[in-house]
Amino acid sequence: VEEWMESAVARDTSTKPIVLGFSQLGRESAWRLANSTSIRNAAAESGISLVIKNAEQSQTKQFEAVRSFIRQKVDVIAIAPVVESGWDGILQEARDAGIPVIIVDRSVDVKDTSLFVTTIGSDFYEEGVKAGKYIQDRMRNHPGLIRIAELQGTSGSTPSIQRGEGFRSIFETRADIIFSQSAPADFTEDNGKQVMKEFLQVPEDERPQVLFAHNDEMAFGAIQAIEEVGLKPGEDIIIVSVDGSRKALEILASGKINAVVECNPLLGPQLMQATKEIIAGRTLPKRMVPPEDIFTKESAGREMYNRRF
Ligand code: GZL
Ligand code: ZN
Repeated sequence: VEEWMESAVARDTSTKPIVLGFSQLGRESAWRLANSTSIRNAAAESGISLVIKNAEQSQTKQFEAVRSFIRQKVDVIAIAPVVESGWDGILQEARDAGIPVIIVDRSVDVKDTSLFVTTIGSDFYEEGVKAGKYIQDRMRNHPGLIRIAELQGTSGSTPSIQRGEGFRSIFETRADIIFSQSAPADFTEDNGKQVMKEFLQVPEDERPQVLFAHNDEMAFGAIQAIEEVGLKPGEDIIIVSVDGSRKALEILASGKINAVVECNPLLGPQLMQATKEIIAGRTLPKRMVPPEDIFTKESAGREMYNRRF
């Protein structure tokens, strides 16, 4: 780690702008698009020269992007990792090239955590807890068994793993709560609709009363599937999703989604600040978490206008 610190401190940024190479994982949701926009805008405002490459949710393409940043000799590399595993090798290549790495949004699971400087992203476990607490409260007067269906995000991604764990932690002691169906739908609307359709192809008395969708897009798809079998989303099936896009808050206000847990995509300013501090040779905390809330029908109206995605 020391070698890049010395080179960073020696570098005089008053002449050449800092060059930041960012491997963005995809374009799968409004959250992701807002995240990219926030990072582009913050780079422009900071005078940082940003090279952003989109991996269409492929880890292999992320590796290729990082290698191109190494060849280009960028000053700092940022990565929004599509899944947690498999990053040790490529991060070692960045270290061998003396280029510091910032992890953005999701996390990496590596043996040597000194391979990256910091992770800037949400507490996804807490988001799952918020969703679980909402359902626990909303269903408190529901008699008998409660069947919960879950649309997971990308398998092996931090938000999918931790939102699922946080949500389940609320129901550990409840024998009357069962997870009747749970499957990945990759954070996209089409997959959300397809998987929800399969969830609903059960006898009526085995249908779920609750849906936990790990992001808004999968909830939108699920709503279409629910309506296609003649059920009322938000009434026959209580729905909680995560992200908090403007579209989600509009649907929340209409009553077809019952609660939306906020997931803040606006990580650009924190990323640029961290980049500058690394180049200035300062040390950073290992973890930086943005502030987040939960929205219900009551707060949807007010919050709608604060949404920037
Ligand atoms: C969460 C982010 C997730 C969003 C999804 O921080 O990684 O990925 O919740 C997006 O919308 O696909
Ligand atoms: Zn979040």
